[in-house]
Amino acid sequence: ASRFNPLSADARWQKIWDERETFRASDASAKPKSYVLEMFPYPSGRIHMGHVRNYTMGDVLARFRRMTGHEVLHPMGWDAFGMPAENAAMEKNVHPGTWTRANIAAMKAQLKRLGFALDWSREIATCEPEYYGQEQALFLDLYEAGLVYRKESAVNWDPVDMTVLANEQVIDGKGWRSGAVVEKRKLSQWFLKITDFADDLLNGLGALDQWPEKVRLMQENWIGKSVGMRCTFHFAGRPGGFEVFTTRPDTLYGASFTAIAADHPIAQELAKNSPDLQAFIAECQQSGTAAADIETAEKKGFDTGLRVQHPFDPNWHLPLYVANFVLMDYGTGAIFGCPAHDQRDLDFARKYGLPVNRVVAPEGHENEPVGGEAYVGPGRLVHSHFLNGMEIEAAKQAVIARAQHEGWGKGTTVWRLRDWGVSRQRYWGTPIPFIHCDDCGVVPVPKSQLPVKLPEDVSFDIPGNPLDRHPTWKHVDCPKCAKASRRETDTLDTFVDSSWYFIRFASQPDDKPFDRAVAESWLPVGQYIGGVEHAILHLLYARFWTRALKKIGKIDVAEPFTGLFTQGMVTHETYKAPDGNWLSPQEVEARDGQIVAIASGEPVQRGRVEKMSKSKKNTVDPGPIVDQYGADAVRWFMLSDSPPERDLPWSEAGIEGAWRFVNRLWRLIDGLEDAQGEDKDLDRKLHKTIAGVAEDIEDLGFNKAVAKLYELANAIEKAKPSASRATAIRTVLRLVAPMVPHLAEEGWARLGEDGLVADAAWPDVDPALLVDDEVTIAVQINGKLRDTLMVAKGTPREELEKLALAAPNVLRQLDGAAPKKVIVVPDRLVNLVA
Ligand code: ANZ
Ligand code: ZN
Repeated sequence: ASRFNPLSADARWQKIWDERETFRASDASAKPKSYVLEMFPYPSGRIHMGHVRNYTMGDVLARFRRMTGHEVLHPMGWDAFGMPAENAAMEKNVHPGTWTRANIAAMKAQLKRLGFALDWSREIATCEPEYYGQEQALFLDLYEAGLVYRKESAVNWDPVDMTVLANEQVIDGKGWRSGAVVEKRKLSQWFLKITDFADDLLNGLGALDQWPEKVRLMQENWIGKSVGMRCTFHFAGRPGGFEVFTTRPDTLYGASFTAIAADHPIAQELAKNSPDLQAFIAECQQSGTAAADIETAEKKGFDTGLRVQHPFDPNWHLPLYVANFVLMDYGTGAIFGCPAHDQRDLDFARKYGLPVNRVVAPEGHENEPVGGEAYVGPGRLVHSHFLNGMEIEAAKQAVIARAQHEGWGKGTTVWRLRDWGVSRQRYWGTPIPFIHCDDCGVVPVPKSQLPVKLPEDVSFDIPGNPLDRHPTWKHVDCPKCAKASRRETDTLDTFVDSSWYFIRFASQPDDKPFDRAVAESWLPVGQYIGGVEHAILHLLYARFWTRALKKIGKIDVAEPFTGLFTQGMVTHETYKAPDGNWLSPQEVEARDGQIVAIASGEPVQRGRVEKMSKSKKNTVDPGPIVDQYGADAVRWFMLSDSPPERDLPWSEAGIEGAWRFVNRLWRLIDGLEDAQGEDKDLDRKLHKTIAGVAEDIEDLGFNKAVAKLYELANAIEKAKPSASRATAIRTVLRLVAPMVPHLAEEGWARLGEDGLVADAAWPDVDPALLVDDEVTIAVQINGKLRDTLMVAKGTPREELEKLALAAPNVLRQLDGAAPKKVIVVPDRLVNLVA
């Protein structure tokens, strides 16, 4: 008997797959095409367990699809621009490119070590000019089509470091390095017109039935379509007024105040003569503008002293406040408040002693006062004159109709979605291919001059954008008039890089971003797998780019990813020392029923099982684990213990169990004896497993597939030598090949099979063996179930009748009498009419 040595087997088969380019996808193939993609990693330095889990799932599907006759595209690349590289440059004094490329090399070796069936010939690193130059070309195309524009927009400005900060560099309103209070500054920045596609992005969600419901809902909320009315409120006793946006025009008779945002022009104007208002506005601008902050922050307002006329009655006056919960960049930046039916308005009204007038009520509650909770449920209009008795929807329509008729308002739709600001004042990103000329304005770089390459010689010793202070890079001549001009020094948000990489994987010619026909032959991605943290922005941006490219005639694909799967995280236990520091699981042990720090002997607290993270010191580096147990055991463990959408707790016992199973499989193969004779039970078990595992893999139910394979292995181990058993062992190799491909290749060779198991076909299922040989026959008397019989399938009528008449319950019921009539339905039932 031989032992399975994963270390030598892994290396041997990985080399062979590489040399033979086994997983290279052929554009020209006549087979049906299948595109399996996992979200490409950021090259942070090392592969972590989350990557291993994600890529193992994709790999099993990709390998399975190959075995079922598909031409599979399963590529890999690197989302290689971004801030960590600049941070490393600042901290370690290493060029972002050097750092990034070294990380890519290290991580690529790690991925190869896991034996993933990837087409490395299509590898992409977004930081290379071959990629970002094509991105610049597409950006120019979108500009031509009017989908790119510039406008003033606020950035986070660190007044000490004199630099623009990314949102993640602002911590509690302060700069991450300087600790200075961050200011908002207006800069002219680049935007992509995603709002042009808001409707289509929303409607398209309906067809994505292979996406998790929760992800579709998150996208829907992000796009945030609100149907309502815009209407004008006029000042009482002076000219002028403002527009509000409401989704509840039906509640207009319940209005008790109006409010505008702190940065509303009217507030700004009034503040000129009011130091108190100035102070209030300053206070509002300090607190966070995130939706969550606004929900929870105390509602505050400043009474401007101005009064406005109610649209239904010029003699009905409402106060105008400046309020901290009204946002300038939503709707019109102004509202009317109806405290009875909006919680924010209610909190506000209670604080400032404003009336709370119910105008919607479920039947029987018309005069019930509203307490601490706004009523947002269904009902009919009350205390609302011409609206009384109407349902909410009808009342909305009636108010809009009247407003339109009288000319003070109209029905409208507003969106939460904003155009996508893609300017970043950073070095390590795609240069935005434009030139600023004093005479010609903003001039696109001619395509013949692409790529606009990043300069290599940059310094990070002081904060700010190195492109801005580079001595020569930005000084160029205007492409139109040749006058000395300046290059744009903003680079693109890295989300742009990941918005089209899946198209470039499908087709990557040298002279253009992609070849349309080739790209269309692979797209859409049939199965996309990644983390739920990308459920909103990345997916929305990729869906937008696909639509934008379609609009400009570059590609005709409706949705980039028809199937989406978001996998759970890999978790591990956490431990906290009394001083608040986290300890890794290796730094603690159990002593006398307590968990103590090995070094100090001090007791530590067992924390929760949480997502692996460096900050909690609960990561397990896959590298050494793969070296110890081999790639297959790690892959098997990643698939086996939890449903793929759920968290997977890492455990030593788990990986050891996987390792033992790999060895059991090997012993089965190694001990194969060719023998005679049939074992029908094992045949059936085998064919049910072939069908079941195929179905599970298609559904990404990997843990279920694994469970079935365990069962089959048990059955084979228990079975006596027979021709059936030998066949089962030969077949099981192909069934486990997607999961433990190295062992499968090794076994395939050991058994003298032809070629590679990676190229083998998925075993055929014999449908006859999926059906049980025995059937249960219902025995009825006068249509009532009295007994059951287990008989061989196809038992003849006469035999069934005889067996039924001899059944114990039937004998008792009939009590010697002969039935009047006997109805037999073979394989189903016998009915005796007494
Ligand atoms: C009056 C009203 C009465 C409202 C009522 C709601 C309930 P969504 O669904 O998110 O679109 N609103 C409008 N613009 C706002 C802004 N710039 N900042 C803060 N709040 C704003 O929310 C629309 C509702 O939020 C609008 O409908 C408005 O309040 C408020 F019983 O108008 B409503
Ligand atoms: Zn010019």
